[in-house]
Amino acid sequence: MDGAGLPETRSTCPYCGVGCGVLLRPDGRGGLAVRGDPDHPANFGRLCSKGSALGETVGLEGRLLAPRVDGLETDWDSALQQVADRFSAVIAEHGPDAAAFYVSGQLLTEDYYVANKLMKGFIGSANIDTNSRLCMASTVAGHRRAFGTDTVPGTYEDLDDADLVVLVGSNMAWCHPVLYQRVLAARKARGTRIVVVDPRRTASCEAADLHLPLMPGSDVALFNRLLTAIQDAGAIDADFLRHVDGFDAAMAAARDESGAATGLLEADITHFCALWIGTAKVVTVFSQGVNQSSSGSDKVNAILNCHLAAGRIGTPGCGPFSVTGQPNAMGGREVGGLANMLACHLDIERADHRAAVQAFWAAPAMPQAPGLKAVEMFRAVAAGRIKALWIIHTNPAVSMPDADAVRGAIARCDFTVVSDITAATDTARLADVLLPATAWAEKDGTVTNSDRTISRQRAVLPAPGQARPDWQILAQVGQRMGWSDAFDYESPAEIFREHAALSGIAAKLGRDFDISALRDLGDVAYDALPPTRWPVSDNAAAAKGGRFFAQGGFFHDGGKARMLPLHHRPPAARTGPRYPFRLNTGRVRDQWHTMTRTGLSPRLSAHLAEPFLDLHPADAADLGIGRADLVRVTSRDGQAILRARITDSVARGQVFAPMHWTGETAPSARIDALVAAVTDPVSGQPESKAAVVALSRFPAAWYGFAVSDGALYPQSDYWALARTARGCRAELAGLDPVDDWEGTARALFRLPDAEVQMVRDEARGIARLAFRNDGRLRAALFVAASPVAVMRDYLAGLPGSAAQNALSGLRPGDQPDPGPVLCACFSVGVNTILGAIASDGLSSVDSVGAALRAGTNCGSCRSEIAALLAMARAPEAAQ
Ligand SMILES: Nc1nc2c(c(=O)[nH]1)N[C@H]1C(S)=C(S)[C@@H](COP(=O)(O)OP(=O)(O)OC[C@H]3O[C@@H](n4cnc5c(=O)[nH]c(N)nc54)[C@H](O)[C@@H]3O)O[C@H]1N2
Ligand SMILES: Nc1nc2c(c(=O)[nH]1)N[C@H]1C(S)=C(S)[C@@H](COP(=O)(O)OP(=O)(O)OC[C@H]3O[C@@H](n4cnc5c(=O)[nH]c(N)nc54)[C@H](O)[C@@H]3O)O[C@H]1N2
Ligand code: SF4
Ligand SMILES: [Mo]
Repeated sequence: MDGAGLPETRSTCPYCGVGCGVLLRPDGRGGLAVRGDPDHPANFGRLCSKGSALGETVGLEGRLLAPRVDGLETDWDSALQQVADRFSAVIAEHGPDAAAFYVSGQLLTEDYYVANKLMKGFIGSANIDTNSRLCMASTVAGHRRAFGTDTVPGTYEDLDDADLVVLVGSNMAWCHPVLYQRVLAARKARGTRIVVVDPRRTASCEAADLHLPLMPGSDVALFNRLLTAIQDAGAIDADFLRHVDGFDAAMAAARDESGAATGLLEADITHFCALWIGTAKVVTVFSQGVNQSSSGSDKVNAILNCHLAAGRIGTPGCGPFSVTGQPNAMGGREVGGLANMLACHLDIERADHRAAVQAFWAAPAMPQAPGLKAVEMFRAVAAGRIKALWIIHTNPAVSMPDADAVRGAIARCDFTVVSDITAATDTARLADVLLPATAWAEKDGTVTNSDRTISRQRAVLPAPGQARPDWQILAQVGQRMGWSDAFDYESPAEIFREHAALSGIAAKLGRDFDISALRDLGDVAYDALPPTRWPVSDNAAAAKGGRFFAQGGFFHDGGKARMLPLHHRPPAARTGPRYPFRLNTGRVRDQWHTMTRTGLSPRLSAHLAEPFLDLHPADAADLGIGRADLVRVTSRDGQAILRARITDSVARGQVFAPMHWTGETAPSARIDALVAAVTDPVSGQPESKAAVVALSRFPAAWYGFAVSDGALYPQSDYWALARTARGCRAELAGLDPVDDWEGTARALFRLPDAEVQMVRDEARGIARLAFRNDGRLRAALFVAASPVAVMRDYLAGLPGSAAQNALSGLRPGDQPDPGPVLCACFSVGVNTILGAIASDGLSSVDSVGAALRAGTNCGSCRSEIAALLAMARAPEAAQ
């Protein structure tokens, strides 16, 4: 308590699917203090680095505050009328399928429900798809094939109770950090073992007992081997098999499997199988390494096959567990936001399901078949078949595969509407109409996390400018398109009640999703709704503890689950002489997707301030790529320039790059420009982790590093921006030599008149410039012929100060350079930690915490501290 006296409000973190509860206290000046909610069942008070830094991201800088039509600010009336008229005209002329919505797993359930109702029930097309297609579609398909519905059987408590947690294609330490902390707490308390199945050695491997660096895409081969091993060990649960169809065919297919495709040592496979089979309480967690694959649905079913065969599902401490990425990935699935789903887990292919929803909505038109999935949808936009497109809460010009083509398609679409909180995104820049949405801390509604717990998001800040909640914008367009009664919503609570009532109808049709007990929730009760795990009804299908399937009760006709016969298929693109490297992509600890929010936080931007490519030392040597060189990465679809990080955390022939950088932050690092739009045939989910690429050293004539107290306006062949506490920093590089460094720097900083101080060594290609006003350092640029060696984190703190010695690029005197920030909460650098390990003989993560506080708040950096300790113990192994 800081004595401000303003009450705290309970809400939910807007980032990952862990769905942590937060306590928010506005400071009355637009700022927000954030702490973990000790009573929320997802996090019990814990937050990760991103959640802890939420207060740094709520400022209004960069916010879109008024509707814009063709780039010009306008009022809501004109903007909404324009959207309604253009959509109506397109539908009248070309039919409902010429319209499409592309939405997001970050929408609140109420927003999402209205979007789905408008498209499927009233426009009469199923052309609504979501970025969850890039995220959870393979899991949805896998669950439906095995269980008959998209049901997550287990709960977070299973992670506390498990004796073995297997992370398959999940870098939980960075992407679901608070769940990872729960697993580590269980490990400490009761020795839970951890296995990581990932081609890459990730931060999640630091605490693992076993890391299986399988070949990309070979998960089906591994889990087929596990399935046969379960039988060979006599661990089949014959009793549970009463609830399961397809055992023999699945086993026969698995028997064909040698496991060779995994590239793993036979001993490691055997060890893994023995651990899994020998540990009754096992949770197999899976995420994007499984889903984002051309065999993603099969990978999911290969995992489910094993849990079904061994009867390890639905009881405490065991089961397959899909951890969801976005905060409301689950809510989106519940409302039927995917093009091949109907509301409340009903099936669009079933006439009785369609009729039930149509009657409930009193809808004029219902689509008879699934709509276009994301990749097909943007192809239809490119082909001109979709003529009116509304993109809400997602940034497809960056995050879709073949992103340059998607950007081009959106740019050429007859009519594009984008709802966002900022105009500065690659997608928003292409909009004909740009609509200002209220952001997380300004809006009310619900989200559902990975373990089916529905939590409230509550508005604590006023809506800035003209911003409106997404549900309201959608409903107002629906009304203006002529459906005034159907979209006559007064509040999110009203929408929630309608959704809950529909779920009761779905449950009667044999679906799992049932929150019908909440159908009459009053406004006050909705406002006060505590975290609530579904199902919530008098006759719900779930058993005690909120788990599904311990006693069978699956949702296929006949109540049985299905095991599937599966065969390993390699990734769609093959490496070869032209494209010899396999490109894996994913996330870093402190950034959220396209960085429109986390990128505003200096603390979060300090962890990894630049886009990078991880490549193996032997590959780097073969290619003549040195430490901190830039690498040009090319694929059939596009190219990128990234900073080399030479590391044996990736195998030979494989490279890894983060997905976060955009045209706004590093235009040559839009990684999805390289990724082909290949999809899983069942789920339609793109293969985001297995493109094939060629690499070469980027032949930069010069490299630069810049800091400033304000924005930067780079023009060079390569640049990457990051926020600092004082302004911005940038990495720069160019192919052509520059003569006029002063002119170039003045343009970069837009400081035409500031006083300049410059040192130059033309022979060595060095230039260093500092700009001052009234003795105060405004900006500095450091140029060299090779990657610039200066103390970046120190320099980033100088703009605005009276520092005189900036041009040395070094900290004055003998003060040590703290190095890149590892602990974002207490801003502790790598060098500081390594120094303390060496000088104080520290040997554990806890002792580093005791000495420096690093790792003692959110804990997200603890696995990296462990890696530094390991490196200090065996320095020769680190390089
Ligand atoms: N910090 C942070 N956290 C986030 C997000 C974020 O942007 N930033 N986004 C959220 C969202 S929406 C999502 S979907 C989740 C994603 O969470 P994760 O799925 O954990 O994250 P990724 O880094 O995309 O991928 C996970 C791992 O899959 C591995 N992988 C690649 N190919 C294969 C393969 O063939 N087999 C196996 N077994 N593994 C493979 C990669 O090496 C990578 O380490 O994170 C959520 N949390
Ligand atoms: N290569 C590769 N590509 C990937 C992935 C990968 O692992 N590798 N992962 C995929 C996955 S799993 C995902 S989930 C996607 C994520 O990709 P995107 O969904 O495209 O990324 P975000 O940055 O989360 O986009 C959210 C947008 O919504 C805006 N916004 C924020 N709050 C609000 C609000 O309240 N209302 C509205 N209307 N807008 C708001 C933000 O400013 C931002 O522009 O990327 C996918 N793409
Ligand atoms: S783990 Fe971190 S990002 Fe995910 S919900 Fe919790 S605080 Fe937010
Ligand atoms: Mo995701």
